[in-house]
Amino acid sequence: MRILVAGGAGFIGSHFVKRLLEAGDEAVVLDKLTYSGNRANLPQDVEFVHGDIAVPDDVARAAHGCEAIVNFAAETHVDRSVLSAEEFGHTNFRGTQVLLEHVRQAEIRLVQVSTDEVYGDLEAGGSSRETDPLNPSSPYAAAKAAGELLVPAYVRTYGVHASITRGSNTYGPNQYPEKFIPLFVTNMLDGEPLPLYGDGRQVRDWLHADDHCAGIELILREGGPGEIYNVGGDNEQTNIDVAEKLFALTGADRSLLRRVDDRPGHDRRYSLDTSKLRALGWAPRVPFEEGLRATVDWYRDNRDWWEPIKSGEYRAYYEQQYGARLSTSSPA
Ligand code: NAD
Ligand code: TDX
Repeated sequence: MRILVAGGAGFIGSHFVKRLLEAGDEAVVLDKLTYSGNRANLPQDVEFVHGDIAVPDDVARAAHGCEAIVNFAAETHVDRSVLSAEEFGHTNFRGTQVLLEHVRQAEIRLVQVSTDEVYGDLEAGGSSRETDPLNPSSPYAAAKAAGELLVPAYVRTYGVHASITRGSNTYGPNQYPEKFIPLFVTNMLDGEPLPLYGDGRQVRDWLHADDHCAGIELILREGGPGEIYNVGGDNEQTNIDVAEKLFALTGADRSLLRRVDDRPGHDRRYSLDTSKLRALGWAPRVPFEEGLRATVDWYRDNRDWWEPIKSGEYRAYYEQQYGARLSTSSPA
């Protein structure tokens, strides 16, 4: 198959492109190269179109000759959406609509990559099923929910062939260091303070990027039109427990840990029921301890990937996000 991977220069999208190429498929990448998009995540010779999923001509140009689009392109960081939500509406909602218009006219397939965050907080227990109502808490999650709600509408109204994946917190190599695990690992390697939000007891279900991509690939090949699939790691961990595992792996000094003001609207817990995707034959394969060890090794061995990021645009973002919080923080 020839497949357009939108957002393929980002973290999960680039793992997916490499997976498709290994399977013998053809991949074309459409990516706007925002702050989190990075050409260095991809093989040099991959077909690459620099463009915006919210611009119909860019999509038509990139999707020429493709049988399917898998959409990873998004503004993805909750904390940035709290600072400013402008771009989140543009890409996560408007961009998804432009892709749906394209697949409708070209009569090709779409897989919309969404997130467990659309379900909102599950503090009370239990796990989210695909039929549960959407209850997003952050501007990021609301924009993702708005984008994915267009999918069943286009399936029902125009008969397009489109499926939705709702993945849980993903980790692995090449993740932009604004997210929890790569932020903590790279700060540990540099001896920088580690900003733990609130009481650090929030729960996330961690999934390795390879397992997330295997789930999306299966849905691309076998998913039904209008169907939604949870992709979760069955691996719920508190943030403080993840931090402790990272201390053990990096050998960093525990005094770096700082308790800082919580994220506004912070969801306490996410949890996914993955029985629907498991019934298609998928299961997460990478044990957390092993995946985390390999991820820490990757960041230790690939400073040339993350040091330029941390000294660029990231510095100003980091100061805005953490400057005041860290100056009034307490040891955790
Ligand atoms: P990322 O921020 O690393 O990558 C996003 C990519 O999209 C970047 O390459 C960026 O340049 C590109 N992009 C942004 N706006 C664009 C636009 N308008 N047009 C074209 N390209 C654009 O994100 P990620 O963590 O790899 O997430 C990929 C997808 O998976 C997102 O849709 C996200 O919502 C979803 N997801 C992520 C996680 C996670 O834990 N990282 C979990 C579940 C779902
Ligand atoms: O500095 C930090 N300190 C901290 O305590 C950061 C960046 C995060 N945290 C906490 C907040 C969360 O409880 O760690 C947890 C994970 O935070 P993020 O890495 O920002 O992920 P999260 O907000 O859970 O969202 C992620 O998973 C779902 C991705 O960023 C989304 O793109 C995806 O949809």
